[in-house]
Amino acid sequence: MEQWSWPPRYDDDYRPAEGAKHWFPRRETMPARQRDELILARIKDVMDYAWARSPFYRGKWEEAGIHPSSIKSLADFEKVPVVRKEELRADQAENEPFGSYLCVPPEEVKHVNGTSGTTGRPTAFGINERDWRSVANAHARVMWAMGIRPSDTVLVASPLTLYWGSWGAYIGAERLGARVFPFGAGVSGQTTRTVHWMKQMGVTVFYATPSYALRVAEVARTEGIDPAELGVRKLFFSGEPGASVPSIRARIAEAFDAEVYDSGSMAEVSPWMHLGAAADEPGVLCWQDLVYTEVCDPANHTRVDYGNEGTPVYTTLERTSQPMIRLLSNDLTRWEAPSIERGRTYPFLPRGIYGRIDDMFIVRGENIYPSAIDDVVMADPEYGGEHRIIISRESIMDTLVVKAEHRAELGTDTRAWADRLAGKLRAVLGVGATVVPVEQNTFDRTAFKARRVIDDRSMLHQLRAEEAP
Ligand code: 8LH
Repeated sequence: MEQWSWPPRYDDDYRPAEGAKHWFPRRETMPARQRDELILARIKDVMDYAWARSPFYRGKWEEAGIHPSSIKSLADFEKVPVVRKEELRADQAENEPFGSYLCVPPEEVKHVNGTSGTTGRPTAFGINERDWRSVANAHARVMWAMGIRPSDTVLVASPLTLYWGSWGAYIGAERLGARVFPFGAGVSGQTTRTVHWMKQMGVTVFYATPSYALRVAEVARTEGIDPAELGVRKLFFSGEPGASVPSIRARIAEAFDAEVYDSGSMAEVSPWMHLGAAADEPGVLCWQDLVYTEVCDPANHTRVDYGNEGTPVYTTLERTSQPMIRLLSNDLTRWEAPSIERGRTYPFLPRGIYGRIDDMFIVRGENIYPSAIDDVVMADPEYGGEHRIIISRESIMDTLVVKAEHRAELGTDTRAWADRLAGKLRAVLGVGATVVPVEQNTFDRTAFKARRVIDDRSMLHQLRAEEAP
């Protein structure tokens, strides 16, 4: 396979011919079974490496009675216990600052990224130069598959903070040889400036969260600029469901008159674009030779058959600083078997990642994902741009309320619209929802990942707990 070595070593001068479809044709198109053999060998290398260097992994595996030498097949690998994010956080608290899963001397760490830390202790990602380069190479490769080329100007319109998303897109675009425009996001008044800079700089590729792309389109229109006239030819996304949610995807594609690509997994397993689309269609491929993805039963963490739903469990095959070996995502997806019909022999997630297991709620026995509600609401032509999903509890029953902005300028009957939308929600979700229409611009817009669910039930629980003697 092309440039396939452990530890990874990439030729930073390599780039395919402009017209080439694949960055590494052999790695991307070889029979999946053959690739799996090489992946198994690599998994053993990575496990040996972590066993020798990381008290975190060694302790965990010893406790489970597992030695790297006992892994003789990918089925054996399913017995390796998963790593939970809480374990990483706890290990880091005990072994400041990078945790005992850091496998290189701390002096070798040259880049620090991290979680936002809005809930709980933040986790630091310590990255050495080798990993930084292999992430750049991996991302360039996936972006190449999206059709991004050196002649493009790539706008990074997500926060240039500790968030890996922005930097991963930045170094990938840079490695690919494109012009990178790191405008960022999240500063007051920035979106208006983004629109004008996009026009001025001739941005052809846009990276952000799907929510923010819709916001940029909205602000462009208020500035008297049709987003479709901005000259963007491709938009790629990560961070939240959206780019594979049909109505959100269609809204973005129509607004910018451009192609939409989904990508993204978790910061811990960067290259996070190892879940990345290779065509202008919903869904992502699992680029298994970068990060080995197993879609697993959330109860026992063994692989589910193709065609089924499960939670992704990730193993980095190129990271040397903080390798992740069976990191549990707690997201939900469905996977399909590799097929050369898609141009690359990787498993496929046809709807991308459609939500976090924790974000799912149950109303009258139906499992509901916020992204399913977003899909219905955003498909409506009278939808005004933002909404909130409120789950509350009256007596013992959970109820669902969707407050949605209505486009008053259309002059249509707001009440009738709300009833119609409630009907559509019932048809898709299988349970009734009360739709409360509100004026446009009632809700804050986000420059990052949208948080639309308000769970009143937890407030109720909290009140009850406080009332209790
Ligand atoms: C997604 C998606 C997606 C992430 N569809 N849900 O931006 C990529 C990386 C850097 C990122 O967002 O990492 P972070 O901040 O650790 O968040 C990971 C979570 O974000 C992940 O577990 C998913 O729940 C969500 N996510 N990309 C749907 N394309």
